[in-house]
Amino acid sequence: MAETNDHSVANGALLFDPPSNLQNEAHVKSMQQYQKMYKQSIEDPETFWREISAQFYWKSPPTGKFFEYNFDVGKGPISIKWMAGAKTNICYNMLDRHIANGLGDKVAFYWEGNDPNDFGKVTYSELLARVCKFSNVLKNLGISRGDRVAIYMPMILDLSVAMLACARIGAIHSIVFAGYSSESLAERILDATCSAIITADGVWRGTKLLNLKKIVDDALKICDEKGHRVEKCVVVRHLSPSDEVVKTNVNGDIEEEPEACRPSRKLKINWQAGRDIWWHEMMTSVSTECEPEWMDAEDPLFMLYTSGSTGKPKGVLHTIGGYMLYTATTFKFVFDYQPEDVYWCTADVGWITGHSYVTYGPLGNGATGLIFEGTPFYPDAGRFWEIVDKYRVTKFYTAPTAIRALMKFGDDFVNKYKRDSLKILGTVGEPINPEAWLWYYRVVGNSKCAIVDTFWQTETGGHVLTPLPGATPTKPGSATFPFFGVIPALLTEEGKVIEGPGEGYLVFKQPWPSLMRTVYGNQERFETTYFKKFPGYYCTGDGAKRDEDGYIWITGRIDDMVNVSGHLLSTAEVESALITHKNVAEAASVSHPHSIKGECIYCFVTLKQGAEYTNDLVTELKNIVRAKIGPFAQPDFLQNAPALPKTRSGKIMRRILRKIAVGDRNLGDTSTLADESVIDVLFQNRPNNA
Ligand code: 6R9
Repeated sequence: MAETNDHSVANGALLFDPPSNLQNEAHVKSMQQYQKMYKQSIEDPETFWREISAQFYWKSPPTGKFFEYNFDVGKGPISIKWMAGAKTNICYNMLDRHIANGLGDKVAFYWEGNDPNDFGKVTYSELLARVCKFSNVLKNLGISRGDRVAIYMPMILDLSVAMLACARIGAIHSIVFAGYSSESLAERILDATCSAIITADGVWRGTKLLNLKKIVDDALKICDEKGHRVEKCVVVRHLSPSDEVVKTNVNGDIEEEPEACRPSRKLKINWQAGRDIWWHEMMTSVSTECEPEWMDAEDPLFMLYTSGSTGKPKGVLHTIGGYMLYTATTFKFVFDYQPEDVYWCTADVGWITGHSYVTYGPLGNGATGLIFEGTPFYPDAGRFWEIVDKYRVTKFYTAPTAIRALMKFGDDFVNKYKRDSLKILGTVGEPINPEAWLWYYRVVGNSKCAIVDTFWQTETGGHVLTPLPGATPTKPGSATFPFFGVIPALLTEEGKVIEGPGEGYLVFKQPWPSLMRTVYGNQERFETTYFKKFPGYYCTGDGAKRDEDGYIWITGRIDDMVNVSGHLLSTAEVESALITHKNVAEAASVSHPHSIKGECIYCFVTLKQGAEYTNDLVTELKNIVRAKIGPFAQPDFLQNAPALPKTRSGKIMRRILRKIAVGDRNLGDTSTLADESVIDVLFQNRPNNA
């Protein structure tokens, strides 16, 4: 394939100019324009964001300063406030505002089920009616402003309805990815003291049927045992035929109920009278109108739990006004939003990417999005591209792990489909290796699409380092430059700023509107985790380097976090699961490279005296991690460790364990080891497949 717009640059890296057809229509058409806007955004953030805020509906303006913050622990509590005192409602801004502007009949979401014959759609007006009805359901259940509502749902339209209904009545949603175990779910419900949970009976993922209600039942039992009663559990009947949702094809024709994906009676659902309520039963008797609750811009919108290095998940708290502004603005510029777009982000709404770029960012712009319930491999590895053609998707956003997995199936699965509607391809979740970037660009995008490698975190709310598709020449593997309002810096261990090329800790100097406000219920942990190490900066926990051209390259986590398929897990979390086994005395886990997942988990386990290390034990240990955290956290490798390498003060030396895990005898300085003889034993005990 001829490539007209890539050429080698002095430092040997490839450089790709923005596709010229895209550049002509883009909101930002050149680096000069980007630089000019960027300069204004950091020199006068107030004016920059005030202008953007004017596109949204506010019941009343801010009562104090537009923007205020303290990033310095030495000067008092860390605080970040945007537009405090202003009154708005984010659900109103996502739906009613667009309908008032004539977008009522525009498709808000296409829905594509796990089974290719199972699909539907919802317009902005229909979505508003459903959201209002469910808002009234929530109110009837006694839920009001400030209450926390847990959501544990598959990727169905009712998930968006549930989130937006919470936002409409001022309740705070806490979505837990429906792949977490009942224990993980319980831990999150307890931390947020949620008074209700919304779930579904079950869901098909590929050929697997998951009983979500059972996981919720088990979680609620744990909550009960710990003294917290979740009063209400609303259940969507997703597997059984439902008269609520009429499935139609893209043209609006009613399709037959596909038999294959509706074997409801196979699933046994337990029902606790008084607590459990069918969604569709509650929805029949409520009005399609519901006045939004007018909230303060700084009121909480949601919390979303992310792994912490201590092992206990942190409830990252986002507030309404700033999050709304920033997700809509990044969506507009990074995906160069145009009204006729069909946009598809494959992330599950249970992760931050699904919050910001399936739900709030696209709806904030009145865009048409797509929600996909299934997996990239079902019925076969061409599913993504089949969907792209079916809906003529223009902007597509996925994770490097999915790209790498699909790459392994070969180009034929891609080439079978036209993909000629695609204009922009995005990636998020972990560093993308240049090989996967180039495959995405050349094979999926036919060398015609812009690639946007977006770096951000649950904590940042939206993209912070990213190319702009019509402006930024890209280098495979680099997230390039900061978004508007974001000031990155690289610091040395001592906190010295690295100017020009170099490598260090990636930090940010001042808040943009959607930076997290606190860790729910734990301000101290918020300050210690993100602000103590380098006073005056928000610390990402990632390392990065800057090249001669000023491009930023993320090098990965610098804390004890493992990024498995784009999902952060703490090694401590895995270790505490392992040591609950009766035969385990001690455990240490580290990150190990993996060709598809990016990273995977490698565990060293020290057994109690007399216990035997067997294949059965390995299976039991893997299952414990699956049960305690979730299937996606299952370790790929386990090994017997009669002893662990420790410093004289008793600290496990993970740096050395990481080397052993990959079989690298180049251990560097081992002088602080208390007992060097453990090393040889550990090398001998490596599993054959590692
Ligand atoms: C959005 C999301 C955050 C961590 C982050 C970093 C890694 C995300 C990346 C990336 C390199 C990218 N990460 N995007 N690393 N390039 N484009 O993934 O949030 O789940 O909180 O993970 O993911 O290590 O610190 P979250």
